Amino acid sequence: MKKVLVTGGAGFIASNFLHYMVDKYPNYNFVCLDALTYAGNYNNLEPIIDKDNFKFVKGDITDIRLVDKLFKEENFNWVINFAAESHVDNSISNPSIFLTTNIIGTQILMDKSRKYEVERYHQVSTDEVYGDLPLDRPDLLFTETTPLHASSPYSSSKAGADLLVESYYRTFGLPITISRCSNNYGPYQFPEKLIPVVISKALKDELIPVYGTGKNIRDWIHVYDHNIGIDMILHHGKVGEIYNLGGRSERTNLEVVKTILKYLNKSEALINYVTDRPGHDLRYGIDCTKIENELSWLRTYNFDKGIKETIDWYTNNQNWIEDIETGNYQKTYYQRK
Ligand code: NAD
Ligand code: TDX
Repeated sequence: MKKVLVTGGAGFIASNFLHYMVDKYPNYNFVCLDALTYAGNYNNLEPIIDKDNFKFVKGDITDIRLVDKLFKEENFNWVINFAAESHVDNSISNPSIFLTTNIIGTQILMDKSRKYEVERYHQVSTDEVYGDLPLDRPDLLFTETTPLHASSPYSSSKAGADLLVESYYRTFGLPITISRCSNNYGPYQFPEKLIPVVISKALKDELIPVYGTGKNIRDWIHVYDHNIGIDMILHHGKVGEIYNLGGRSERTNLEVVKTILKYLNKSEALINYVTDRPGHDLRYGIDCTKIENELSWLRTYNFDKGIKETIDWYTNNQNWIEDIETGNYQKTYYQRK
């Protein structure tokens, strides 16, 4: 029996994580703390909202009093911090909130984790903390010991949080683990990220914005495989350790866009090259042999299977996207409360 705090649970990755964990561990109790920012969608929790071992709390991880009260009342065994401002483009137009949520929020959660003596604090981080790799060196990969070299306000806020997490381990002995994952895709991803942008626009025959040349490379992993990795780290990972997670599925952005258009039987004439993202990371390539060897983590998806399933999900759930486009998704929590 564990009492588990999952922050950011109404977002993309953590809602998928909760769907998986709430079902898999019926004797664990899960509390989701989420501020329901623009990226938080209460509808994402629909499959588990009425389960006995799940509870939703609307609140901000930077709200010290609320967080303290929650920790005091719930006596968590584990804290898993997914909550973050997660979109690189937004961090370029408004860095401030990224520092507040991603760094201060992490510090507050760890302070309460120390005070209430949690057994594990897990930080969900990203491969972006390592910076980028050149396009012409496919032999290079990020390992857990690659120096941090972040490019955007988003990735530097995540790198700052990671350093803080490591310092709480070293200085205070807080039992931490960190996972650094590559680009996720799958159901419930907010339609600001590349894959849901492409699918939703293609379905409506709208132009698809490709930044710069479209040659930038990302390593795509299905969200389910990311989440089974976190489950393994929680149950079998070593305290104080960092684990990389990746899809071993590197693709240029243009390859991803063309794959989706082909599957949907849409014309490549929809591709619209637009001004590049400032500081645009060229390539992410991740070496995840540590978790494969030490925890026997294995992916269940290859990109071909995962992207088809994902396109089908968005095609069959167009009302989910419409709710976001109309803003209705932000009303669901208040209507159901
Ligand atoms: P997301 O933007 O879809 O969801 C973030 C969630 O956090 C939302 O529900 C939002 O309401 C909540 N939130 C934001 N600020 C909050 C605050 N101050 N207090 C409480 N809740 C708050 O993000 P995502 O893509 O699901 O990413 C989840 C985590 O995984 C992030 O930490 C991100 O850095 C990391 N990550 C993401 C990817 C990816 O490809 N999306 C890859 C690796 C790591
Ligand atoms: O419309 C677009 N056109 C485009 O060409 C969008 C939204 C993106 N892009 C490009 C930029 C990137 O090279 O596609 C690539 C992927 O972009 P995003 O989906 O914004 O993801 P990225 O910037 O790679 O960061 C993501 O992966 C790591 C997540 O947003 C982060 O939260 C995660 O840490």
